[in-house]
Amino acid sequence: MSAIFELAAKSVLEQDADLALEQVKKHLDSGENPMLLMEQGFIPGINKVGELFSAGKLFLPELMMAADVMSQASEQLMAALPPGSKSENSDIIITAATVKGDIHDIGKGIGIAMFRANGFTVYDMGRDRANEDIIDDAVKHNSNFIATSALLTTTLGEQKQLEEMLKKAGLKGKIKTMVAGAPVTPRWASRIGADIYAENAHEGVVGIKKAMAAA
Ligand code: B12
Repeated sequence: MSAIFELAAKSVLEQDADLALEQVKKHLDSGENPMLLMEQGFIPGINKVGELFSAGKLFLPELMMAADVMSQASEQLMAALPPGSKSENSDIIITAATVKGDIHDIGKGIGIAMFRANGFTVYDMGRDRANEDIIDDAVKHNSNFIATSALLTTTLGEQKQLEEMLKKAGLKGKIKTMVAGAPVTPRWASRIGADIYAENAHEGVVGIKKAMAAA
């Protein structure tokens, strides 16, 4: 692992925003792809924080500070992604949200940044959003896709309920669904009838393009 990736991971583990932003600057100055530092440095760092938290070796205030460092780094890195071409792909419309009861939004932010970098039009509804509101937004904007993120085992069920609500409203198939988030698996996606599973932001982009090509 290169030194800059190691320092990025360390900055999250040690909740050191200055160290994190220093790595962001160095990485961007070197002209490397912003996603690389995210995937090889910051994400492994926050995953380690999650492990320590679940093992009881790190507590909620530290988890919150680590998340804050991660958010600051993520915001700067994602802002540096080259903007997508306006004409290409802008008719691909996506409504995105973190499901109700869930305030985890770092992964969603990365997914959305990658969508926008590919020229897709994204309506970001934020976090802790009810399925009714997500569907209303998608209908209002004529969205082709609804992408939801869920990070808690207790909020995963919202993604299942969304499928049921779309079916009831006669919208299933017209608006395709993408499910993502650390506890989400391909098995879960297929069990609830979601159209696309995105393990990470890159896969999300690939999944949207494939679904558009097949339509
Ligand atoms: C950071 C964090 C927090 C932060 C969130 C800050 C924020 N603004 O998001 C804070 C401190 C607020 C928090 C709170 C809590 N958390 Co928390 N948190 C985490 C942690 C450490 C990292 C999550 C993260 O951001 N990962 C980095 C991102 C990049 O990864 P990601 O979200 O998975 O996203 C990637 C993919 O999944 C995918 N993706 C995700 N979404 C989307 C969307 C789209 C459109 C696309 C294309 C792709 C995509 O692409 C991303 C990039 O590759 C995880 C541990 C973990 N390893 O997941 C625990 C974790 C999720 N939290 C946990 C818990 C228990 C909590 C709390 C209940 C703690 C408490 N006692 O209060 C609260 C819940 C609050 C709530 N109601 O939501 C548990 C959940 C356990 C479970 N089985 O449900 C975990 C797993 C920690 C643990 N091991 O115990 N947390």
